[in-house]
Amino acid sequence: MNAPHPAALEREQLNRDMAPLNLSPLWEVLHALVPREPATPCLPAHWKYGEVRPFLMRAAEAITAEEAVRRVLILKNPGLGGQAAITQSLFAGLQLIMPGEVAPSHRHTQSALRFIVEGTGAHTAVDGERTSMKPGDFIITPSWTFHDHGSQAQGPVIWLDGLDIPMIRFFDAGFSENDVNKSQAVTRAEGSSMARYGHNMAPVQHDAPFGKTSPIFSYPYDRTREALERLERDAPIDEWDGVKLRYVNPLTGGAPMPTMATFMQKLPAGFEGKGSRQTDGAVYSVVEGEGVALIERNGQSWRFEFGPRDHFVIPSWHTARFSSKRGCVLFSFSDRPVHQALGIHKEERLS
Ligand code: GTQ
Repeated sequence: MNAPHPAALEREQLNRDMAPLNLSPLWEVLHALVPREPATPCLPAHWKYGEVRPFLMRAAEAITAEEAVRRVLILKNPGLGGQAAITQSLFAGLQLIMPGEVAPSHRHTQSALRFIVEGTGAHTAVDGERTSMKPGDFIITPSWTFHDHGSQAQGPVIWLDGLDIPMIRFFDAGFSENDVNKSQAVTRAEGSSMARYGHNMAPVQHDAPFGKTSPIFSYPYDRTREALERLERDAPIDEWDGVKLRYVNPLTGGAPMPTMATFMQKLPAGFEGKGSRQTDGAVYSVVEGEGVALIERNGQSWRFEFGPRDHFVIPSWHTARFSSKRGCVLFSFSDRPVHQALGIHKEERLS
């Protein structure tokens, strides 16, 4: 080792002397603060349903939905040091409700999405309107609307919760409150929001009842699947995505929530996708079928062989390619609307 250059000693002394004044040199951290390209600490991760489900059932023995308020197992990104986050900006968890249980009504500024994974016969109530849940349905809880969940099902009902919790935490802009009632009084018939906004039409006299969030609470799977199936038969298959649609807010054409975009894609049997990467890390829920996600980043690679009801996360700027021998259907969500609002969304498709 050479003796430190005098300037180095001077710099160390400078750092020590100014630290008590809450000052530190940018030049030592500039590359980390302004990286050449996204350098997320998030890691790709895969939760196999067969491994997760027994813990959900144990949770049902350990705590009631009412006591838990939300009986959720958090899907934690292993690269984020124990934070309740699946990416830097997003929360994901699997929520379980048993027959007869109620998850009491509350509201918060965090937006939430539900993607139904298993079981039929539970409902969520949003702003006085109940929506029943079936596997593959995508359901929205807009920011600051009261919501409670209940179940008259025969067995367990499990769904994926996606929330913008870490993003709202980042902005320190979160509020929440409990409702006076455990379950909301029903003030509108089930299907009202779909009738008003879900048929490529809208009421002549209306405003945006939930601000920037879609007024449709439930996007049922049968309609989504029908569209994908028809497109698989009749339209060109995208070499990267297969057949992939994004859910829209019918009043704006934009994403259903201001902070989260949602997608459903069908990979035809025999699909061997090309690789792509994007700045928005995404969470996937496997609806039907099996396949493989090959993920690469800086010479490291991950291979996820996924099946129905599995979940996995592809972090920002990780290259992913999908393949499926017998075909599959994948739901996903990300913070893309925020990237787009900021003008920083970037996607790269490899040839
Ligand atoms: O259903 O309101 O997974 O407030 C985390 C926080 C679900 C909910 C979660 C929540 C909820």
